[in-house]
Amino acid sequence: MSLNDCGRHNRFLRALRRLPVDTTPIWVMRQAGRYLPEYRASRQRAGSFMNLCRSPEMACEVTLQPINRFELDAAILFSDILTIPDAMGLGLEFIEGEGPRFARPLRTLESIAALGVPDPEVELRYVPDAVRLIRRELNNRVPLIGFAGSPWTLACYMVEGGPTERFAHIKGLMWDHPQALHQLLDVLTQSVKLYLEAQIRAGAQAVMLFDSWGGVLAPGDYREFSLPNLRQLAQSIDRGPDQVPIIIFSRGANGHLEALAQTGADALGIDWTVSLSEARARTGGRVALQGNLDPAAMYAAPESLRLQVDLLLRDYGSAPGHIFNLGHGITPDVNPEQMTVLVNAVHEFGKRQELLA
Ligand code: 1CP
Repeated sequence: MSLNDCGRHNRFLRALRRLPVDTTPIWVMRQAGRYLPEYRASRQRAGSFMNLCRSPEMACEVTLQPINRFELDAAILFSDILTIPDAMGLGLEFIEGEGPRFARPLRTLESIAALGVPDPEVELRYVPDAVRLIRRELNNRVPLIGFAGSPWTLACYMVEGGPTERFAHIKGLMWDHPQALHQLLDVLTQSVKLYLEAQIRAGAQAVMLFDSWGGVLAPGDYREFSLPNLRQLAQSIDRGPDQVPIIIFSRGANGHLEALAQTGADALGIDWTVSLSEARARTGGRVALQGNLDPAAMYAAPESLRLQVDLLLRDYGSAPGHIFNLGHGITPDVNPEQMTVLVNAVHEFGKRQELLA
């Protein structure tokens, strides 16, 4: 498929490469998820969230649900960032209404030293299998995004054992045993690299690193414990013959946009606490930007939501290299009709001549 023509099937890949597009492409974090009744039905049928992820057929079905319902410009693999720690033997469970839990969180230096790098074609084989099946079923309607968690974000879940607000264990490790944390981050960096390369070989057309907890680090700690591993990944991943683009989303890390734009990533995910015009000025046109509507705008009246889209597109301006997204995942109680309003508004306002480069 050539990148030269500009329809729905490659608007997203063109924008990632900062090429002109016919209108602004949009996809939404967590676009396959609990706000969709068809997702809730599939999850019920699967029995558990991990059953959905481990079955390539079910993962494919759920990945396609939002693509079939809305005019979105990219699909994202249905899976989770915690598949890697699960494959490392930590015993992952998703408790309904509570989120992920590890049966065996990392609480000793010995348990960190004992970790191995999972083979993505063996322990995580269900992921490249799902990617291959989804590519076949998508049949080039829209590109497919693969993804992984950042080493720092995975380490947070592995040491805490689940979601946390205080980060007491992981930061205790950071201050008391920084070398052990570096050792953990190194094993995770190698694991994420192999995992994303397996997704790329299987057909992922862009890959995204979710550094969801980058923003909980003080600036010096971020530069030591998150940024270097992101940079190493952006620079060492074998992107294959099509030079698959890499997107980094380091949530809450807006103080580091300049540094993130120099990692070698093609695009940065932007949360809603910084304006796109500021993000663009600070990244110097070096990367595409993906974002960044406040996810709570999905609760506003349709006309208010449309106005927010209009303002956001005007704020980004006329340069190429914008992919519309929410600043974080869509929340479970959003009315799916609002997604239609959002997608139509982006495509309608994104077409304006004065916005097209
Ligand atoms: O059915 C359910 O109850 C499960 C809800 C759910 C879903 C739909 C979880 C549990 N994960 C997912 C899918 C998922 N997770 C995708 C699929 C593709 C899509 O976007 O449509 C992706 C990309 C993720 C990535 C993910 N998982 C992140 C990074 C993005 C982010 O939100 O910052 C994180 C932090 C996770 C961990 C996780 N998995 C699930 C939950 C509820 C959480 C967050 C736990 C917490 O609050 O810390």
